[in-house]
Amino acid sequence: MSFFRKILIANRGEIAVRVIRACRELGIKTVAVYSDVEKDSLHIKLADEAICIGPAPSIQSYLNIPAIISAAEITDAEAIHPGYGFLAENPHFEEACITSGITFIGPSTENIRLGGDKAKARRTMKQKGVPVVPGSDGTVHDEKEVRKIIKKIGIPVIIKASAGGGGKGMRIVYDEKEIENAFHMAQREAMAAFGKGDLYVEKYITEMRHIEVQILADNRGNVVHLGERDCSVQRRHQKLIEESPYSFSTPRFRKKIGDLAVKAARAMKYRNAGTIEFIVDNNGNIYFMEINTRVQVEHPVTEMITGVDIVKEQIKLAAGEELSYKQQDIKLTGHSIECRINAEDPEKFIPCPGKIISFIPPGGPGVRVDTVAYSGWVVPSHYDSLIAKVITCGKTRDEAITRMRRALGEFIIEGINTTIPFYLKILDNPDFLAGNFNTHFLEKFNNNKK
Ligand code: MV4
Repeated sequence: MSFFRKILIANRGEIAVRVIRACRELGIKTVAVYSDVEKDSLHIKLADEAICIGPAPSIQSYLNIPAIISAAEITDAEAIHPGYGFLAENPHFEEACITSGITFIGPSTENIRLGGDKAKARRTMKQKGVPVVPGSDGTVHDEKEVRKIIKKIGIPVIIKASAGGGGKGMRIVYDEKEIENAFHMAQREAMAAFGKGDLYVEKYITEMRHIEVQILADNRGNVVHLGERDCSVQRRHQKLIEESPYSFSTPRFRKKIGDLAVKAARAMKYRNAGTIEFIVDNNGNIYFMEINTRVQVEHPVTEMITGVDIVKEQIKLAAGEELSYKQQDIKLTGHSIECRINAEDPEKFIPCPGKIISFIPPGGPGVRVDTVAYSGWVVPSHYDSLIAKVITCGKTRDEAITRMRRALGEFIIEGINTTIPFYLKILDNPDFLAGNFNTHFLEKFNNNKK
């Protein structure tokens, strides 16, 4: 069965390679797109066809909607896979695809719009009975509204940008005296980053784990979840280590958070692959946080323990196929962990682009490497510095971690600095090994080093 004849991948890096691999297994031809500086990239070598879409700056290439649509038209691609980042969550891009008669491989524009309007998503979930952290009902318009909410739910609260992401436009209020300043700072930052100053308020959960659930949904209302991922190890709102399942998960916990994710997906008539992000507090309370309407960087940890190929499922679902899994068909086996390897200084996290002299990735049992790099490749300075993801699995969390230590130890990358030494330190940290961490783990970890 062939779902599309040809798909254009509107992305670069390891995710472009990942999508090409899924297409090849499905017997679908691929078109890669690239900017002037990426003629020699691996996604170009692996795709059936490649087309240049503009100069190095992403705004003129990987974010250039007319250039990408033209590339699809010239090459007769029937569908576009957006990967993550760039245009993946841009409703205008999906509309441009639809207008041109091209299938966008992802959720509906309505889904993407709700995912990008976090105050509205929060309100929708609350109305449909998915628990949210106490806070505002939709957006707050001035500091007086924030004060009113604080009177009701107490301090501290966190003010967030409705168009937010990456921590921009976010302020924590620990003292009533800070309300006015925090509101205006958050508003100014949100305006500058997203061109929209809408804000909302939540009770600030001082110690939380970031736990998210992968879901798949077809066009007929069938929804399944693929278990949870713990993404609490983050630095400056960038996830660095992800794992599945959550260290302290139980069948009861998984059913509870999984059912909430499915309920959230149904509440918004979600279709295709997506992720529902939750806050889990120290008492095990689960609160809806955000919806991610794309395939995520960390999707492989879920693939490793479920055996589901999430990218192939995205393509089949976009072609109108019915979900091939029922919830009881989804079985989680073992444990998986991912480290995102960046071309960066491992102490200061400053990007380190340049030529890779030697690149020898690890292998062996339980090791998967998703990468765009090879010996001789020049890491461009124009894009994010993720060059490889190392994913390991094992029967237990300990085995997955031992394999990760072994795999990162084997990994040879010469010519540039990478964050591998940083991960090797975390993998020896007693709190990490005990599963004893929350979203503030790396702040403490870095303070202890000094
Ligand atoms: C929160 C929170 C505590 N309480 N929400 C949202 C985006 C993500 N990158 C961080 N987010 C958080 N949302 C509530 N209701 C804590 C975080 C959070 C955080 C906040 C401020 C500074 C650093 C942080 C690190 C991790 C998580």
